[in-house]
Amino acid sequence: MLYPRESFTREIRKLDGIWNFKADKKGTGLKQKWHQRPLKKSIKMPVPSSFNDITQDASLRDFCGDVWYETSTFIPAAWSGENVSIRCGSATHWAEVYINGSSAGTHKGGFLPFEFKINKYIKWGQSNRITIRVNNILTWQTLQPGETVTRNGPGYPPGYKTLDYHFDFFNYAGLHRPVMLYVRPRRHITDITVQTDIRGKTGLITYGIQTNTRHSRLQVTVKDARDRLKYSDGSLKGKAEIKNAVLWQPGKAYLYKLQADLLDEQGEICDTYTLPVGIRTAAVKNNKFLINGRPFYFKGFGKHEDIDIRGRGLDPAHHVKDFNLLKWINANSFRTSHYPYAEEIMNLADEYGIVIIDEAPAVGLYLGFGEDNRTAFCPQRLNKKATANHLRIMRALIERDKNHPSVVMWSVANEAATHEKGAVPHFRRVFDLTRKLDPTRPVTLVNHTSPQYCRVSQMADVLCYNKYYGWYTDVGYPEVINRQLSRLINSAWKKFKKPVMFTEYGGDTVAGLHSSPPRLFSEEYQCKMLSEFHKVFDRFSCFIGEQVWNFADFATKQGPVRIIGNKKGVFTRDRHPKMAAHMLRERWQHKKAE
Ligand code: BDP
Repeated sequence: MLYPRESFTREIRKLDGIWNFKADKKGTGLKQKWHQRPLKKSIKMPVPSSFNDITQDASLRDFCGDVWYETSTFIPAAWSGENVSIRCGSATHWAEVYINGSSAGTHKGGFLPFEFKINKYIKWGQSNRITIRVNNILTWQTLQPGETVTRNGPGYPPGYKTLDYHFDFFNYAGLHRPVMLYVRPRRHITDITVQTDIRGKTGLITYGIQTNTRHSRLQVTVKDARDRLKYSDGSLKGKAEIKNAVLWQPGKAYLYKLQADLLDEQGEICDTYTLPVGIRTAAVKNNKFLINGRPFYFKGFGKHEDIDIRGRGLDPAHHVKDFNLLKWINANSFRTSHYPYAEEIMNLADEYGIVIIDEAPAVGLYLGFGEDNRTAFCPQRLNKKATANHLRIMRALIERDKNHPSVVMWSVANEAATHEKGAVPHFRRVFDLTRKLDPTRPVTLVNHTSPQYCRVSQMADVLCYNKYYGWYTDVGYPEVINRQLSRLINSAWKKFKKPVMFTEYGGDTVAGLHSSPPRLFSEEYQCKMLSEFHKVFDRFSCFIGEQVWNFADFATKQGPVRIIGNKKGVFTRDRHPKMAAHMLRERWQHKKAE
């Protein structure tokens, strides 16, 4: 799915701003057809933003069910000959869009974009009412999974229900990303796929272009960053050979521009779209991760889309700040833990030269972190429907992110119950499909199951581990990290003979809390723990990267071990460095791949 870009044939009308909003607390909205008339007794709600932290109402913060968003916009009669769509960057976790009271379509999944053609519902040359019903309920068949639990017994009001989920971040919801009207010519380019390769000094861009018209005549050009023409051709599919190509490299981004022009019968351009293209390769060979044929060592973080007030809502100021902080701390990469991030963030990564492990929203495919011994992969939970949904979402994720040079590896899930037998057929299908759809990138699964129990690791190209030695286990004893970590890396390498990296390690740290000798939650303890991990990482040649948990403090559901959220950030939630940030900055300045 192409990111919406303006051109002389394409127009974008952003609908971001203040919308009307109403939470359907009695569950009557659909029956009463709230979409068919202006919302009554609505409140103001910013878009994009999560709705949870905008008001002082705890019942809205924790609300589960339908929320209704409404705005209106004037649609010029001049657009009636065009293809007009409404496009949402995401709606968490389910949405139905209505134009002037008529349903234009529904979408499942909270982290990927969707669009619907709306011509037939538009009142041309008039104001049009747009209503979006968003639902945030999770089940075992959604990604991420969750369940509505009815709490019975004398201690609860009748029918008392809560939404439970087994992932450690707040279930923010709403219209998190830009909403827009996207106006394209009736005949237009619908998709472009590029794959790049390198032969000597020549960069190869293999491309395929799709349109919504049968008799497509095209003009395709590739220009360099200074607009010098490097290639031109007229086919839907082709291979551009760029002599003396400037490669896209970690820390040194370089983007070519592939312009596709769709021509009409007279040879006039009827649609044009320009895609930024970075030429690079990504592969795993022997015990190394190679970018452009050279060993790459991941230095960085698992992140979240998470900020004060907006929750998971897109905020350009914060996102640019985050990339500047990544540069400042000498990081070269991050993982989009635990769901696909906004397209605008992916575009920034391409431009900043930051490398991404792109993760599916498959987190919490587990139960209560050891609270009980029920299984996750059972007919009542992660069943065939859940597998089908996981496959559908991998398809949509790859469709959206396939052209980003920053994306070097797919992560199909985080901390699933990979010790269970049921995980094997599920992940076999997920890995197979991912590789089939994109043979150019390695695929991983982020794991917390130790090698001796894991039934899935052999499917991955890289072994990514999350382990909290000295924090959740052997709490307060960082001196045991060395032994435990060495054992893990040794046994992982021995059993699977694949490169190993850490995608999570760290401990909660309250900024400004100091203790010497170090104690839990102090800034000194965070530094001590991380440096114990680093001593071991540096000893193994199969070890290819370290991503600390987390880039910044973030919101979680409430819990006795969460002091207004998870405090494992190296930066505070408002992006100020803790002591560990200075330590990492120093380490990563000198840490090389070879
Ligand atoms: C890991 C999860 C991550 C949590 C982290 C933690 O992957 O989402 O936030 O633990 O507990 O298991 O801090």
